[in-house]
Amino acid sequence: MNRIFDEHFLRRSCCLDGTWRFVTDKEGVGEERGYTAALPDNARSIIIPTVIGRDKDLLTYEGVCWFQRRFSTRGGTLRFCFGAVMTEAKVWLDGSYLGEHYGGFCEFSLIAENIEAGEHTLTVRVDNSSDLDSIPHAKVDWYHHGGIIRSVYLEELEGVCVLRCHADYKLNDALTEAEVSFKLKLYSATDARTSLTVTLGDKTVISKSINVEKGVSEIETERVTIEDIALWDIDAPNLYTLSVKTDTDDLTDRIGFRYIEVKNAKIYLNNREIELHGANRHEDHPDWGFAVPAQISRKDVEIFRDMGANAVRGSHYPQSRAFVDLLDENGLMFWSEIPIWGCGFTAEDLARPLVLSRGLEMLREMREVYYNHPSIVIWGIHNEIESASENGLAMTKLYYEEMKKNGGNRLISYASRMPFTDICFEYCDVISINYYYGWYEATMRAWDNFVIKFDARRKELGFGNKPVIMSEFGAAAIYGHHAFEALKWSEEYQAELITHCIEVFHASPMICGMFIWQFCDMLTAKEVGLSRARHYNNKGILNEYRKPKSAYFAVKERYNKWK
Ligand code: ADA
Repeated sequence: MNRIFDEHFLRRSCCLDGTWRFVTDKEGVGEERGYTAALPDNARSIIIPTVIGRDKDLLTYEGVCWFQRRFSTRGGTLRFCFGAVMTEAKVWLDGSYLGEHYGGFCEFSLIAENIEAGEHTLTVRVDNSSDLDSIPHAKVDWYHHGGIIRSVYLEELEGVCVLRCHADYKLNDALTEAEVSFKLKLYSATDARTSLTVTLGDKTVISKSINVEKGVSEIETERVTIEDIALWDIDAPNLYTLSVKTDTDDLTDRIGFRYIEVKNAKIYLNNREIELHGANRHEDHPDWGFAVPAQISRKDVEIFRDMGANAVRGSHYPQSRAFVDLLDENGLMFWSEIPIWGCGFTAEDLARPLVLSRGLEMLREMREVYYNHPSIVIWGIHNEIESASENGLAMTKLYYEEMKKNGGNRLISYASRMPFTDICFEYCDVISINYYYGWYEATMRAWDNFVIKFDARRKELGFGNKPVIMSEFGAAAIYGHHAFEALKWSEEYQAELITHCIEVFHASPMICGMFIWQFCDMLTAKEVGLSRARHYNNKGILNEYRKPKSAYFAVKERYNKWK
């Protein structure tokens, strides 16, 4: 289940989750041995969506593996929609190559034409191995599971089909009226003419006839004015059902009208100054890896609300659309980013052409797929790269300009771990800092001086007009480990440090947002995990099963008070 509502009422769509056949291929010989059409007899069964590390003996497996299943169809034009495949996917239909996709956390689809009615075989080669050009890099602070991690759908396309609809809008000054236009991505197997109807809520806003060219095409509709809009806001997350219909096909999505901007070094949502209170969430669970079921995402959202948070940072990659749908519904603002986790990359690596272009493509895809979600108020373009280097600067400029051009009404930021040497602050709307005083260095009291010193640097550089978000800070605590003296690794120490941080940040006029590192504990990868207790990043204010530590209650008290 990739969304929490039905996207189609006319289009025939069938979920291909469930039992597939599966085999690993460490030597990479599957293609020459014909796995593309039939897996060998020793293939085992596996239930998708899943990460392969959840299967017996495969926790540490890195490399190629194959997934295969049979399905039946009425034939014609078929579209295969993959919610996400980690990291590289190549797909075959009945042994014929269909297409491929790089990047583990975004949905993609492939179209096959003139398919006969009956039974067919779908094969997916999945590769989660990494090299110097991989995004994410081999060295990350999470578990780099491979697999088909979100649902797969088979759709039967007929006539003119709506693959995507982006709503672009401009609000009037009073935020009571929106001028909306719709960018449609259509598909048709032949040149055709069709009716086109767009409805928003219960109002038909566009109704006409259009000519569509064969293949995939894009059209933009005229602007229509919507009066008396109900804004999307954190305490009133009003959503509009957006429905697009042709003679033979349909697509349903949801949009919300809201306005985010930076003014006088502050962040404003719908003309009201706002401080973002949140935590960093990995989409991970000890029993599911990245294939977190929507029910657990829902529980996470309930915990964020209970905590009094108004924002979530999706560290460090695009999260499931079901989760973002829930954020839309619950009035939680979201920072969505791509998986460039910089500590793995040297400054030289940042200039590798494939790294640069892959990152750019991931940003474009994230924008394409998540465009309509009103909860997304920040696009994160990278995390903790060498941002004191010229290559870091070039990457930041390239990515910032790309997202600024066409990212919808959103702020652009990146998380810097180099507050005092960073040279890229020109290329963000909000300066965001990851820092760990009181954990990796100094004591928690160092934060008191940090806000003064960093404010001075920001102003010296001429960026006094840019608000600052503390995008990471925190300390590890082993769940259930208590101490009279607040020593490191105890719940008491973590609670004291986080309380100190958020109080200092809340009192600082420079700081407009804070994301605690992190929401819950999680398994981490070999390189980093070897020096971490339990092989986990234990900085969660909940443990990996979402049980609260003492810090959770300290945060809850303050975030609720500051609402
Ligand atoms: C970094 C990084 C996080 C996590 C954190 C930590 O800032 O962005 O992913 O690794 O440090 O726990 O040290």
